Amino acid sequence: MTETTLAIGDLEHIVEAIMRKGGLSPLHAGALTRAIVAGERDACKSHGVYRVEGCLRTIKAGKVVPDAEPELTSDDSAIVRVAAKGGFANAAFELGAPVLAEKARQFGLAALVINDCTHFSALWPEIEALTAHGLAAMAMCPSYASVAPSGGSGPLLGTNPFAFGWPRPGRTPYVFDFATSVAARGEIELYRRAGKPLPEGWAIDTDGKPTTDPEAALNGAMLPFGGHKGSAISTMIELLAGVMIGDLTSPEALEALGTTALAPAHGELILAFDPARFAQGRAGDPMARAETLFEAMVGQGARLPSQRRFAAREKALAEGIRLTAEEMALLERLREKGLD
Ligand code: NDP
Ligand code: PYC
Repeated sequence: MTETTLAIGDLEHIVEAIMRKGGLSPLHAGALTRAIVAGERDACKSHGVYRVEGCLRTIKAGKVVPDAEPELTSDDSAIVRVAAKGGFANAAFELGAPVLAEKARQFGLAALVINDCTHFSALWPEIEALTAHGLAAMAMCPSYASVAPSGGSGPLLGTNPFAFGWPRPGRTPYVFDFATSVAARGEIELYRRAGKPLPEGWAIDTDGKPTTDPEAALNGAMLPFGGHKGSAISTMIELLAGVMIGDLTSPEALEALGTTALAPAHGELILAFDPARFAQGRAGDPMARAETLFEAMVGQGARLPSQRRFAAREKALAEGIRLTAEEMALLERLREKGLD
């Protein structure tokens, strides 16, 4: 298949122009572009340029406020809140992250609560923004009901992503970021578009029977990773990043939106930790001790999460981002004509 190679800045330019044409304010167009192009750059196809059309559809359907001005509130506690006011989460995070980092330094740990946001993106860009401050971090959010709880028969939980990062001075951080379903919903959609069957064990159909048909999976339910373990972690995310922060759970988000074809709206919870403040000099430098652990893992032949992504990033920074003819045609159509 013919491919086009674009410099990262050129792809940013195209995506930002599409987002502006789609009606997003400069604040949101910039923040979405950074997230989407970072996904494509790091070979995370399920949250790369394929998401552009979904964002535009969500804007066109009036399900996101395209010019929302996120508002930050901070008191003398370790919790900082950003009201996204119905806008995309990305700009809300960018507003809250520096204050979160400052509070984590002050208190040892701090939380950023984002309320009332539309969320479509990967969480690792947010985690990396915090590890860059020398902080450990966790991020999580519900989605919309599309995953059956372990032992259940239909969609209830979201694909609820969970991400963690640990800073590694002078090196790329340790970061993992995954859906708590066997795969992200975006991944199922990519299988559908490619006309390929899903691996066994990813999904059930509307009758609750195992299926490898992506269409049947999208209409039925995905399965949590690791059976009851993933199901429990996903439920924890519903509780902490839905119920606890006064925002929607995945079934509520689906009810509010009425479809899984658009990006869901709910809240997000991000936690940041200052490892040195926790260790208080006990047992040596936590950064050095973490390195000992990572080296032992790699020494056994294991790869650290995000290493594939960082390698893809290095290649894209050196050589540009490769897009298929189909992807280029879609971007060009959206840039010229917008959504049909
Ligand atoms: P993957 O299964 O592709 O990857 C999950 C993580 O595991 C990555 O950090 C990956 O690192 C790492 N990993 C994969 N293989 C190995 C291995 N062999 N050894 C060590 N580490 C490994 O992710 P998902 O499909 O579950 O999720 C993809 C994205 O979808 C995530 O970024 C998530 O945030 C996003 N998402 C967003 C949602 C939302 O509502 N906003 C909902 C659901 C998902 P590497 O990248 O280097 O391979
Ligand atoms: O890929 O599961 C997913 C997803 C849902 C919402 C945004 N991404």
